[in-house]
Amino acid sequence: MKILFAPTSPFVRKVMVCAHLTGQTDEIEKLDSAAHPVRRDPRIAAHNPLAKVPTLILDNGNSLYDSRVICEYLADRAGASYLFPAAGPERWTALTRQSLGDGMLDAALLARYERTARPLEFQWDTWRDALLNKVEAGLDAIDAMASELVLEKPSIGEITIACALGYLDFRFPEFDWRARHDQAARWNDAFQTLPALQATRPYES
Ligand SMILES: N[C@@H](CCC(=O)N[C@@H](CS)C(=O)NCC(=O)O)C(=O)O
Repeated sequence: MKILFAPTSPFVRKVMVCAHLTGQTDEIEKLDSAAHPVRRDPRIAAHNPLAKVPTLILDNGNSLYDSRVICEYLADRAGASYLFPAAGPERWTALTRQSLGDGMLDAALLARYERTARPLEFQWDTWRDALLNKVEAGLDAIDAMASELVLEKPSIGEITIACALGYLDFRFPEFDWRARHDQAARWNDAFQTLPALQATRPYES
């Protein structure tokens, strides 16, 4: 398999964490890419009309996207049912936590694009503030559920939340989310020490 990869992308990180936890990293070749909301990367667009990463290219040439689908594919391939529990309350909790983390990431990424991709004359602070309000409300929810978040045999819910918190540390250090969310910070600090999280820490290439 091949993945259109970016070391800064929290959505790619979700996939790579799942690959590490299930022992599949050696089966995934990383391909360079430069996803951007305005400048489409033809290397990605050839496999995904949305031109976003992550995109996984299977050995038969078919592609899978987005991170939700790829993570579930890898879990299924490895028989790692703890990542995506079978239908029932645990599954809905895990998927809702995944949606929470993904939604926070969508908002944070748009807030970043507002500054890095949009020309200065088109930037609107009210819009960016509203996006960061979503992130803050998500952090409140994570703080409130922190005692339920596990460190061993995590579901896609914990993995996505950890990728979201890691992205805030990486791209929004001035947001200082830890100052207002000590329960979430305590769980996250422990979770980020897991080998799969250490191996996938974001970096600028
Ligand atoms: N829902 C997608 C989101 C993926 C996403 O937004 N990726 C970013 C990079 S972190 C991207 O490709 N941005 C390019 C664009 O917005 O066109 C997923 O879960 O994979």
